[in-house]
Amino acid sequence: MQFDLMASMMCANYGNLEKEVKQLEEGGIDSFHIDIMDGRYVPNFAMSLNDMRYIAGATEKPLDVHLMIEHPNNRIELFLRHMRKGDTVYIHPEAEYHPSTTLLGIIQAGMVPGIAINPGTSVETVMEMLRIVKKVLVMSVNPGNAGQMYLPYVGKKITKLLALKEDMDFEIYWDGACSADKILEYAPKGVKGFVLGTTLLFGKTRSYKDVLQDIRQLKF
Ligand code: S6P
Ligand code: MG
Repeated sequence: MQFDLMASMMCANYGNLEKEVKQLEEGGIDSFHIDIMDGRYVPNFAMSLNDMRYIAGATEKPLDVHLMIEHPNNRIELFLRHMRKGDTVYIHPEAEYHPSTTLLGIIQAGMVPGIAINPGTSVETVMEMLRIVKKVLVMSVNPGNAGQMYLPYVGKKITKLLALKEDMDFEIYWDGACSADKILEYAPKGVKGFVLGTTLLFGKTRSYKDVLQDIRQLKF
């Protein structure tokens, strides 16, 4: 079964970030998920602009930039200028007065536009934006931290989005507490990709290559 795997780089070992990037590449990761936080929209800081720039320079793989910042449009240019065309930018619609304007700017810069939907945000609230974006990042934990518990009520929202995705032309991605059983359940239903953090990929005794190989060989 075809699905994308993204590495949540806020969970990586910053003592040797270049080695982490290389080992994830060797393991066959599809893209690097960059969690940018401002300490206001979410109660954490995690990664920032320089972390993203460093990773962008260390790999040819696409970036998947998840902006958890207030009013991203005010500073989005700082990020866009260090990205390559075709990289993805997710914004949180609640963090912006005019999210559709911000999404237009992302498109005009040559990036793939996405929205991230918090567990407490309904599909109905973001319905019009589903027509603009190419990717929807469904948060299955509250944004801000790695290593949280999966919130089961998010499953119903994914079912709703799956029913809309063909007609509205977007793909669905999973972010938060992603385990093998979630991939087994949701990849066949049509979820296109999964962000891997501490639950499945980082901080294990096995190599990234071994872990990623096991995921690719899951029996559906
Ligand atoms: C959370 C962030 C995510 C996490 C990822 C961690 O705010 O957007 O990308 O880093 O979910 O994965 P895990 O398996 O530790 O929950
Ligand atoms: Mg994220």
